[in-house]
Amino acid sequence: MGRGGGVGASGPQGGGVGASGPQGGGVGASGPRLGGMYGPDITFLGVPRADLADPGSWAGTEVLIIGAPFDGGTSHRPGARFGPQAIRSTDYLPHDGARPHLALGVDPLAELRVADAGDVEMPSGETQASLASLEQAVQAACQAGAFPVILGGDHTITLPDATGTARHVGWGRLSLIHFDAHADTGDTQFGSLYGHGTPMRRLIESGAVRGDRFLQIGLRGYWPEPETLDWMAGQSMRSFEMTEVVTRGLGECLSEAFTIATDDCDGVFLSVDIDVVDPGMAPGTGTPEPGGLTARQLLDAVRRIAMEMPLAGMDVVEVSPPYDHAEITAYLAGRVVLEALSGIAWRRRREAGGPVRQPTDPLLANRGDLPPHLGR
Ligand SMILES: [Mn+2]
Repeated sequence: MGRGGGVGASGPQGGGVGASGPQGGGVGASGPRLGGMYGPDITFLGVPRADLADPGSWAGTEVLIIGAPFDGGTSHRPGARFGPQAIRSTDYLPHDGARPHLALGVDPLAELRVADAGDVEMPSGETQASLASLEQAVQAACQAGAFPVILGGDHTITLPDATGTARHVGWGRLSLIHFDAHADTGDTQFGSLYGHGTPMRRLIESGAVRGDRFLQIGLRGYWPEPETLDWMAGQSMRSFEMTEVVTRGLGECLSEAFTIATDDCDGVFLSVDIDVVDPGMAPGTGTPEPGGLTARQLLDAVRRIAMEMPLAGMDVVEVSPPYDHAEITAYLAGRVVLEALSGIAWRRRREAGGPVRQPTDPLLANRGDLPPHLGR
């Protein structure tokens, strides 16, 4: 089981927009925009709204924000269903649809046409129907030329996120860079094929993502067990445990991951489980594992990935606001999205031949050398 295509679809040609959600209000239904499934209908930092059921409402959109308020796959502490709203709304600056990035000199929300499609209807307990609705939404975004940014939700959602993206990019032509404390390669979870501990195995089994183009960064702790590690090795996955990251340095591990990710593939999906970061800097999550990356490391890594990799889609998962403190985790997740979009905007500007600044350039113009009396 678990082979032969993504959730609720029969294979690479299956799926497609048009099925209704379990309540008839999901993707492709004729009902109005669902908006925020848990909370007010706001958009990510004030970007324009879109309605998945009305493709005309997001024609020409380059980046489509999609909420996936699903935590029915959590094995321990729930609450990630409230993640999309927290990520959309947590910011100390105005929700004005503008965010000029200091280090890159781009404003991703102004330079890219970004819209927010609201939440996909994903009722807890209707796992396969919920995942199918999300997969259709992601595939529709890709096929319309929009870069999907999915706000989770627990990590179960990466199965439909990467599957929907692979249906557009090409089956087995999508590599995956996966930040996480956990491998999420379990065979089953409580006897089910679907849960936040199994999506990466399902993706490899279906062929949507090749095992040898699957890059995991930040693993640590006490799971999975040796049998699962053997399975991962048999798939030729490349997993960087935290000790390797610390010993070699994150930059070197990323460079190696980039070489693999871009070999004989046509796009890269980025999946960020916020628990890759140490619980001291990301407490609001369901399965915290001490000893992770710093927030700074994650943001720099995501920025570099977006600047250097041909990204085809991304998700940010496992933000659980009920366990958050002072919105620390929600802030970080929102910044992960902005770093990625800023990197994409920077890459586009460079490819168009426009002027780009390097993150290491001095912030202010006209900064000369130190005057002689201050020189060394
Ligand atoms: Mn995970």
